[in-house]
Amino acid sequence: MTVIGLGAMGRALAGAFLDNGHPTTVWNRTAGKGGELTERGATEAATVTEAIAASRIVVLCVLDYDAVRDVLGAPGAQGASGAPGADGAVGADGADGVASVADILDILDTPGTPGTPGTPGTSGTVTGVLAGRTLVNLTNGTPRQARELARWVSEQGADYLDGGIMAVPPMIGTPGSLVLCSGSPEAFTAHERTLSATGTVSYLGEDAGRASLYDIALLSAMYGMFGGFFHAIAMVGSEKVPATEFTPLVVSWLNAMITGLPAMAKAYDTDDHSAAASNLRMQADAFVNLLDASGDQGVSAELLEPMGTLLHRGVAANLGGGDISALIDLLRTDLAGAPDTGSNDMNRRRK
Ligand code: FVH
Repeated sequence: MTVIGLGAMGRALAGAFLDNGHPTTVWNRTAGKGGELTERGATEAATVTEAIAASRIVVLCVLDYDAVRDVLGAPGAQGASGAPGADGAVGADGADGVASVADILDILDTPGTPGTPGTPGTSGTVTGVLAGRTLVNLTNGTPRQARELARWVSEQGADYLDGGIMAVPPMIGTPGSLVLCSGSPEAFTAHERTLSATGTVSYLGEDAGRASLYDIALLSAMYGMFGGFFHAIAMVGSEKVPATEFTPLVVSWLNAMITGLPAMAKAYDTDDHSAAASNLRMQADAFVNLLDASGDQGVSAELLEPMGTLLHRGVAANLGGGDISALIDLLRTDLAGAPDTGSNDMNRRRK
């Protein structure tokens, strides 16, 4: 097992692999972050090349895709924040006994190995050493970035799994931690058990972008909730109500409202928003009070205004008599201009 990237999440992941008895090699751009892990038995590689060479499965968890490209020397690398593979060093036998020095030297001797060892961001050594391994990229990114990286990794002769971590570092290794995975089915089958050291692992299919799509969608729901909470606390805070006193009411209200989500999901899937206990027009009218009260209380309405705008777009689009779930389609810019051929036309969305 190799873990590249020893930020808060990378350290938690490496710790979980160690806890589950997997020999673990670690590497980080800035040296000195592997101390606690090496005390627990991890091997700290001197170079990224050595780290990749050490294991058949390489978990990558860095800040973003610019960092991923810097580490791997993949196309688009900035090359500004380090010199991955700049040493050209090759690793010793991997912790799982996969790569021998001879194997790696063979790869490096292969004519046509792309890139120039020693050039930051275009490390031929890294790309050569990737062949035959599985890269599990748990770095947050977009579906497009995941699909592009999957293509590039496949061109290097390696398998690719993309992952979205639905957990914060202290949760890693507990059943409450969910790691969404998509990409190579063979790689997932081969490594599911190892990866489950991080918590619950869920495979979403062959499309490398799918895990990221779910990850981003779930984070969007989370930030929407945080936004509402922040606004609520600022409102009561404007009259000196302690947040800790008010928050139990927020939690209980949100829990009550959450129970309505499955019905909204069904309305969306069936494109039937007619069952409305609280119709959209009424909500659009009432929403004006949220904006006015925010102004009166000296609280910025910047988090609320987009919802107000959407509600009024819904009324303008003659959706006022139905459920608020009808607004979801108005967010779909990919549907703009698509003919509305009927209230139950699933194809309008599914194209
Ligand atoms: N922490 C969390 O709560 C969330 C939970 C959900 C998943 N995210 C994603 O996980 C990725 C890593 O997050 P992190 O928490 O480990 O982040 P940091 O503690 O800030 O560590 C960042 C690591 O990335 C390395 N790094 C940054 N830029 C580069 C680069 N150009 N080349 C190589 N490595 C780079 C950094 O290295 P260093 O600064 O120590 O040298 C850290 O190892 C992230 O995608 C989250 O969205 C976490």
